[in-house]
Amino acid sequence: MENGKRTLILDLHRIGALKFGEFKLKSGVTSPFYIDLRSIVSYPEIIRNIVQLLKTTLANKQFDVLTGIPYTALPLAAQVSVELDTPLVYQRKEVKAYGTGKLIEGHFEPGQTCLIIDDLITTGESKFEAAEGMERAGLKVTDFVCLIDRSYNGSEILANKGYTLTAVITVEDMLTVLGGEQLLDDTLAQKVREFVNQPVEKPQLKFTDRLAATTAPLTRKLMETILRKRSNLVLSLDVEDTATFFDILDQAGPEIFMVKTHVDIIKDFRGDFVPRLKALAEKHDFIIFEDRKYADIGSTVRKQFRSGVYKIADWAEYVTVHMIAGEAILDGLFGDLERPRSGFLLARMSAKGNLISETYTRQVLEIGKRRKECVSGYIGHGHDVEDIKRFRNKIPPDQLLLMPGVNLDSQGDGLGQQYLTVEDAITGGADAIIVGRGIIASEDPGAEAKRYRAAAWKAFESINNE
Ligand code: S5P
Repeated sequence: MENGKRTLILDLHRIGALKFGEFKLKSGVTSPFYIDLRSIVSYPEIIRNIVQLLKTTLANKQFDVLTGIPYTALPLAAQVSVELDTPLVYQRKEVKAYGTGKLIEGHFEPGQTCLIIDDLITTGESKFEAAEGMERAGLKVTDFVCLIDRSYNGSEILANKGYTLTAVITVEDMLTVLGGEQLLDDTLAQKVREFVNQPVEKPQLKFTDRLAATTAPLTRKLMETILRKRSNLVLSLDVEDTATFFDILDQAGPEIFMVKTHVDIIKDFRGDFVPRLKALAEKHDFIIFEDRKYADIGSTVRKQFRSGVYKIADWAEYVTVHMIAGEAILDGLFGDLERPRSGFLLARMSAKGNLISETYTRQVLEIGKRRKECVSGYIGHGHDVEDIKRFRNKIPPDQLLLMPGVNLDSQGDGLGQQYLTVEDAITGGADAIIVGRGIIASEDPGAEAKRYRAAAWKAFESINNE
């Protein structure tokens, strides 16, 4: 191994940036080692060595500008930029509310290639956000270089999205050097090796254990209904007249645990609609969920939810909410209500070309996690099973993921809808599927609902009863 790498490993160990023992990670997982490179900026001799190592690693890569992911990697990238005489750009953590409102600082031309430097790779997750920001600004991203690869399959995860990852040092390098210097005993080294060689996926809790850990009453109600009814199917009943609505609902009612309405689609809505809906919900034991997708300021959504022709708050226990207007929308909707109500936040959408970004999704989840008393979960989607799993891993076990855009026989509708299969949706981690036209456009909606229910429940059981 190159001398510079050996020195770096020994230096990082000396300053306490590499630690071995037992550490509880943010994800709840216990790790036999811990790496924190934030303090290296205070050691100029270490930085000098890192910059030389990075220069060597970058030698045969093609790029026009480079960047470092804040905070730790940004000062490193700045030094490398000077050494290589290559321009630096960087991404702001938050877009400024004043001034230019730019997300990327520095000068670049659209179409140029940007190489991204980071300190560590664990799951690969934060890399996508960095790449997304650069790509949205018109830069091309092909390569990531990180100082330490501590991941199980980080390069594979990045490769799936078309990126190449090169690491300066690996965990195995660290074990070799520190073991050789008697700074790490064999047993601990072996533990570290085993830890790194297993997938980082969090162990998925079974649904019943998740229910036991859930305190929000309206989230518990959903989970209990799913288990009692042995159905994780939501019917999306987007039809335009009352007669068809109740006809299909009566047929599909025994198969579903929840009906999702778009009440404003109904053209002959009258005063008896809500009592009839409630009566069928009682008859077949399902829940009522209005997909109103509120998106305005708190004071307006409050009126939209409680007043108007539909008085949705009177009859829909759950509603969908866009978080574009910020957290106060939740206070507007769910504050000072006579009856308890809860929301599902749109975290990702199935519509082709939708404007939701990885950053937006993360921010929606952050708000949702803080507001479990009135957020039962999220509406989400994904490209494939792996993508859904990555997304699901970010959702707390005591909140639900509902997935629309699911169809057993079709891949799209010609209007931008993108369909996943039932199995991919549930295996990826959706707790329930939302199905509309797959059921309502068929000749026998009752039989189709039965078919979707069976497929979704089979996948649900295979995950939760192994
Ligand atoms: O991203 C989304 C979010 C939702 S709530 N994509 C969706 O399709 N939906 C809703 O799910 C949509 O409004 C519609 O009511 C339903 C899907 O209907 P289908 O007929 O395509 O199954």
